Amino acid sequence: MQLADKNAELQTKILFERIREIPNKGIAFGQQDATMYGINWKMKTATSKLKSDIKEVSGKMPAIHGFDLGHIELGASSNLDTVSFDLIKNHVRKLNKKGAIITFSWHADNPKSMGTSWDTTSVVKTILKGGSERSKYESWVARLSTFFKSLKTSKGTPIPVVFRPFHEMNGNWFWWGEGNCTPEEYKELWRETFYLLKQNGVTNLLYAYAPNIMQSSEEFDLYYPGDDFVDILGVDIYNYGGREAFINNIQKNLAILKEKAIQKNKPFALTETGNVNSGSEPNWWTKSLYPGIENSGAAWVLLWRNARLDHYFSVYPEDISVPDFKEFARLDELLFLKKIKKINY
Ligand code: BMA
Repeated sequence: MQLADKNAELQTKILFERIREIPNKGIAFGQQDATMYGINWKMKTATSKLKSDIKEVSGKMPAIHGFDLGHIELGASSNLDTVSFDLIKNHVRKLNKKGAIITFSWHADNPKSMGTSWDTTSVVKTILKGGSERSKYESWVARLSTFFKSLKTSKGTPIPVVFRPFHEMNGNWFWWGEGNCTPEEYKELWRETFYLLKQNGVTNLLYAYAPNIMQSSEEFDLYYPGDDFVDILGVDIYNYGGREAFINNIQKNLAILKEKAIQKNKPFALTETGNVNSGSEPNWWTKSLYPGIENSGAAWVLLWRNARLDHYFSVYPEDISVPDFKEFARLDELLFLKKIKKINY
C-alpha cells in the first residue's frame, strides 16, 4: 500500500486502511460542519457534548465530519463561514477520539485579487513557481501547514485527516476551475501545493481529488494530478436537474470513480451532495439519494452544510423530510459514528 505522501505517519496509513475497509460494511454518512451549527443554533464555545441536527433527528452522529479551511491562509481566527478554527480543532480532537473520520475542504481566497474563491480573476499561473504571487502563496500554504500540524490528540499523537483542496475544478466558478487556468496549470498547482505541505513537515494528510459532476471518465482524467499525488477519488453532485437526473448522475459518476478506483487501487466517495430543494422533497433520502448510492462501493457520502433555512442541504428536527431520514438512517447499509468506530479502530 502506497500513500501519496511517502513520509505519512502511521496514523495516516491506518486511516487509509480504515477508509478502504468501509465499503465492505456499507457507506459512511457524513455532513459538513455538522457539530458547528444547524438550523437555529450555532456552537459558540467548546462544550463536552457534541450537538448536530442529524443526531437530533435520528439519534445517530455522522461518521464523517467535513470542515472548511477558507481564510486559514489569511491568518484569520475563523473561516469564511465565521466558524472558529479553535472550535474546529477542538471538535476534530473529540470526533477523532470517537472514531470519526475528518475531511477538510479549502475555499481559499483569490491570492491575486484578494477576492473570494469565486473571484475568477486569473491567478493560478502567478502562484506557480516563479510567478509574481508565489511568495504570498507560499506564506498561505505555510499557515495551512501550521494548522494541519497542530491537529493532535491530547497525548500529542498526530490526527490524520483527509484534505480535499481545489475541488470542482471542472466547473468554472472557482479561481482554480475550468477556463480560469489550463488543466496543466491546475495539475501543477496541485503538485506544487502537495510538495509545499511536505516541505513544511505535514505528514497527517490523505489527499482527495474531487471534480463536480462529470459527463465522461475523460473529464476525470483531464485535471487528475497523478496517482502519486492522490489517495482518494471523489465527486460532488447536487440535485439541480431534478430527481431522475440526480439519481442518474450519481450512479453514472460513482461508476466512473469505481472503475478508476479499481485500476488505481484507491477508495472513492461522494464527497459532497445535498438537497437543493430541501424543505419541499419529503422523501428525498430514500427516493433520491439512496437509489444513487446503494451498492455503489463508495466509502462515504457527505451532505453539505445546514447553514440557514434558505441554505441547508440535509435535515433538521422540524424538517419535512424527518420521517424519511429516520427510515434512511435505519438502513443496514448506512454507517454512522458507532459503526465506523468499529472499523479497524
Ligand atoms: C458553499 C456555500 C457557501 C460557503 C462555502 C464554504 O457551497 O455553502 O455559503 O461559504 O460552501 O463552506
